[in-house]
Amino acid sequence: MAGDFSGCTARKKNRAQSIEYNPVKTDGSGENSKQPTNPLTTRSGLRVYKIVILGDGGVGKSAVTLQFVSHSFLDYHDPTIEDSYQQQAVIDGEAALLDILDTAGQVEFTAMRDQYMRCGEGFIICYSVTDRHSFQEASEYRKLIARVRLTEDIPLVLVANKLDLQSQRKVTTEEGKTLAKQFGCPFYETSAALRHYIDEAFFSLTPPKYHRYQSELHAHLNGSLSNSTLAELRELKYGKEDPGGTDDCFYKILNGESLTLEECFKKFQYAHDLTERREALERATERVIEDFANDNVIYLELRTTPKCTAHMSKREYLTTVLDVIRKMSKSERNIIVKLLPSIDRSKGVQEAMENVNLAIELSVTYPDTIVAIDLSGKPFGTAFSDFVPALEKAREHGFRLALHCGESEDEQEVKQMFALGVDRIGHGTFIEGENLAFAQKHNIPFECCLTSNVKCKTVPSYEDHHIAKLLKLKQPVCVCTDDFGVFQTSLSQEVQICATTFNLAKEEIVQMQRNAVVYSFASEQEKKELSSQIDQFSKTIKEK
Ligand SMILES: Nc1nc2c(ncn2[C@@H]2O[C@H](COP(=O)(O)OP(=O)(O)OP(=O)(O)O)[C@@H](O)[C@H]2O)c(=O)[nH]1
Ligand SMILES: [Mg+2]
Ligand SMILES: [Zn+2]
Repeated sequence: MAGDFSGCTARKKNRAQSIEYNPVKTDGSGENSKQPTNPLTTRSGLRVYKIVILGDGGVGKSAVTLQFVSHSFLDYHDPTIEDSYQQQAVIDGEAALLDILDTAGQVEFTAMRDQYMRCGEGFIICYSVTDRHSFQEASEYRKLIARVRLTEDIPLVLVANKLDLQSQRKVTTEEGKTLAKQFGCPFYETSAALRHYIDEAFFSLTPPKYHRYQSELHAHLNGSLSNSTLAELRELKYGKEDPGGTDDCFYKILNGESLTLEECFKKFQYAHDLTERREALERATERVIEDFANDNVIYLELRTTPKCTAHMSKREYLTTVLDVIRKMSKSERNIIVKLLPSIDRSKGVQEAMENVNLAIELSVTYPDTIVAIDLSGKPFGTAFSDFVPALEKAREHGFRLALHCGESEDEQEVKQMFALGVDRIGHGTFIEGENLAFAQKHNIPFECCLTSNVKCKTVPSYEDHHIAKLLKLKQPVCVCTDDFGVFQTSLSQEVQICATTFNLAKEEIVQMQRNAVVYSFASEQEKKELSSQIDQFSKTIKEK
């Protein structure tokens, strides 16, 4: 369980009386909004989590909420119009306030829906195991959230209530689990009558953020566009009238429906298509940095291949990204961002040299931002040795080298990369035997992207991910997202998956974040500052 009670301080109240509301940012149309950029706080500085409970009439939303806040069972049905409750809790080692909105399931009371959907930071979708219709409605509520919020990364939990009424069960556990998987959220079968799994359901919305000071060392710009960013860019390019057009896949993205792997990969195409103009690329870069910052990333290394589009030269492409990075680093956001121009192997050797030359040229104007060169792209049909001159030139200039290395079973290529000198290994899935011994001897960090590898099927499961072996060997590793938009994840989620799959303690996770700073390409001064933030945080979790 991620949090716990601090006394019975629940009280029913009128909406949002004592809460200072930092207004939710909207796009001006009032139609769709991102997560509040600053968390809500009370006047006394208490963190407030706004939770909205949704579901069909009579499924037990009020009963679940009342059990949670006052440990009592509501044994009659008094259809709710809208009630709000507050519950103090300790979340993540800190006192916090859960502000729970119990909504109406009866259609005649659902007029305020869009309004509260915009404010919620976490949602509980509730159905009753005794009522198949309420189960079907759960999907409708999911769509409603997606439609109003246009983002996939809102904390959500699916709750199947009335577990005690086994003899009247109409919806199986398996069906619930499958739906939760489709939603990409936790699932609990609860009983408000017996107080089973009530706390767990609520606290799953506020997971511990012991990975609060994170560093992301392997993220591709174009793969890191969230669904809401893609929707925003599509509107920017094609206007409002036909969002999604006749494109089924994009329509699914807009509605937060689950995508096949093939559909996920289409997001790369969308990203390229939607960022061919300067304004769009600016917006995309800004959103990516914001999304990482909102996910508690304090240090970010972003990779991108300079592209020549119908509206931008490669130089313009890179300077656009660099200018946004510069602007964001001057904002009040606590995030340092570096750029790693990429060499896309599939584009050939000439482009590789061009990109390195461009990076060298621009590093004069943006000296502290371009820090390394990334080698990526499909290795098939290309020979690594052809790229060595370009990479050597980059190295001579003082750039570090982050190479996608050992992504396929090609031992010779890994050897060649090691001979050239690799500062960090991207993935390293197939690094074994002698090569692994070499990486161990030279302490070369591995950038491990768990979900990316599992979804792309280069590793069979999280349990079988090579990070397990690397952790055992005490090899330097850092957890990364690769393409969080494409693989529908976040750095917090990756760290969480790593922690739960491999039973890592809080302190081990914090240590990983400390190590990531060491393996980063930040300056020594920046590393000192980043480490001191982590140390400060680590002290507070030890004291609690
Ligand atoms: N046996 C059993 N009954 C429950 C449970 N949860 C709720 N109920 C009963 O189901 C009925 C409806 O519960 P409510 O909590 O009022 O349902 P609701 O979802 O808030 O309904 P609306 O406010 O109309 O949307 C009440 O009679 C509750 O006592 C449970 O876990 N087990
Ligand atoms: Mg109710
Ligand atoms: Zn990658």
